[in-house]
Amino acid sequence: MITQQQIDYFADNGYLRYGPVLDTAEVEELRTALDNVIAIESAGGDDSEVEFQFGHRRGAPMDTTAQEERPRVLTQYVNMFKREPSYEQLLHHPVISGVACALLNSPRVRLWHDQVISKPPGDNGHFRYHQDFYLWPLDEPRIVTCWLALDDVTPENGCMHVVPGSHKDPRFGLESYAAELAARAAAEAEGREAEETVRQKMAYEPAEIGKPVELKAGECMFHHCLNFHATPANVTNRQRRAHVIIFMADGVKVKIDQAPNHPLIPNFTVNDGEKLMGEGFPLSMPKNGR
Ligand SMILES: O=C(O)CCC(=O)C(=O)O
Repeated sequence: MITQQQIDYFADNGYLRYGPVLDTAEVEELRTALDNVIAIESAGGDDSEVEFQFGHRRGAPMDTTAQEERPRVLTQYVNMFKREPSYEQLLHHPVISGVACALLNSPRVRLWHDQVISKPPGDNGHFRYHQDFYLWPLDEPRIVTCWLALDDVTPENGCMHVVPGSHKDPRFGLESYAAELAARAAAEAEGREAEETVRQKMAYEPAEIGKPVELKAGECMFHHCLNFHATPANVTNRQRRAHVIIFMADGVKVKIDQAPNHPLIPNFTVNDGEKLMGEGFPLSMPKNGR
């Protein structure tokens, strides 16, 4: 499933181009299930879970080009696992979750959330360099993302680009981030602009400074939550859909002040400082042969 060499590569580089995990029929099943969710959302949406409303337009066909609607950098459907069984099964896929356990050096992994992220032709843009961890209300960066291509992806249609090794660059680590927040707070208190850090300036860099990770539909890559990554605009007339599954090492705790407005906070059934668990954050339980 995974070699020591691959684990070491991930530890050094903060990402791993893993390769094939699903066959054509499985990818087709996921695309059909996504079409179903898009149809529901285009017809006004499903509000049974608070997070279903985020990341996409509702009540309008996704291929609309209405003048008043600004293009999005990407389109998201959060927590697909709650909506479609084929996505729920992926959380327990023995290879996907086995690799996540190996990369996090954890006997068990728990879902933080999953989502489909797409860049439909004509309605997408450059998703700028960022580190996921600081966008989440979680206390430690023992978190890995599986990015699974549902279409063949290349730089032309917005494949993932990564900055190898950025997850362990001290300029982008937790101590530097805490110093950045402190400097920002001090500047605010004094009524002046804080100086931008090297970390913040990464958002201006074009995707091309990183390494493109090209994949075929059904193949996946993994990236560490502190690794800088970006996706350029899809300038083709092809789809670029991906299923993103974010796994935490079991034991990661809630830290609300890191991202107090995160849309999943209303689903928390544990308090700040406690281990994140509960219905919305299932353990991955691989079964033989899925
Ligand atoms: O799929 C994309 O375009 C961006 C995905 C991303 O930023 C992520 O997986 O963290």
